[in-house]
Amino acid sequence: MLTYHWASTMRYRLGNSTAKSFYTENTVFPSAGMWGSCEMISSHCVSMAIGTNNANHSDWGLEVARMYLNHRIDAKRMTPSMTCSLADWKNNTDALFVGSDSQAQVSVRAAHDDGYVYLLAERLDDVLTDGDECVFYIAGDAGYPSVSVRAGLRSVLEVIVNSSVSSRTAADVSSVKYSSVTAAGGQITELAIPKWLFSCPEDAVRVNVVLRNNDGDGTIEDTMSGTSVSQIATWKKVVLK
Ligand SMILES: [Ca+2]
Repeated sequence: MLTYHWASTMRYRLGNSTAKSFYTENTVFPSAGMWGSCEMISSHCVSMAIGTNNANHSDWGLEVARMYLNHRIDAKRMTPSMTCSLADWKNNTDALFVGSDSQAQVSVRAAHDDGYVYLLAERLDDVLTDGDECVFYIAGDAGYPSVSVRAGLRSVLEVIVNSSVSSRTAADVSSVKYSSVTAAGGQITELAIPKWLFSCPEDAVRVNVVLRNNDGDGTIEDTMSGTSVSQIATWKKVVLK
């Protein structure tokens, strides 16, 4: 990542894997500022900060943003205990992130073993209600069949298997395992999705996440920028290690 100031605005460009070319310029803080800084938090997360002041230079402030990079992540081979234990996932920290349209946000990690793909969703949400949901989409890298799992705060609400495996039975789709716990500032959910349910390939899957936040006054739906639920090719690639 290349960061710089131009016209009093902090800007950044993401580089390619060899850092020899850089993509489109972006800005984090629309207001003018100075002394911008950027610090890596993890392989997919950076913090950025900028100093700001008013026209008279008498009222200094600090703007801080935490930014998550959504691109290909790795799903390590492991079998979590399905108790929402973060200790199970301590060496598996790649994550996808959703959370720009409301105060709620969710990061999603993935793992797999011979039988299942596991998803760990850590939801930060100041107001947990019965309307709070996430929908997790998964498919093979080549496309259909796909599975969507709509999960609430206490249970799986709906599992849909699309396309060529419409013959899946209710018992088949109920084979998705679910676990959740209320955690500080939100909730943790763990899912185990049988690989046979969507004919999981050996090398990689595609994942998308829709976050539905309800704080008692309507639902706001959010997903990863650049993705479309109806286009599997836009879902984020998750490599099965
Ligand atoms: Ca909520």
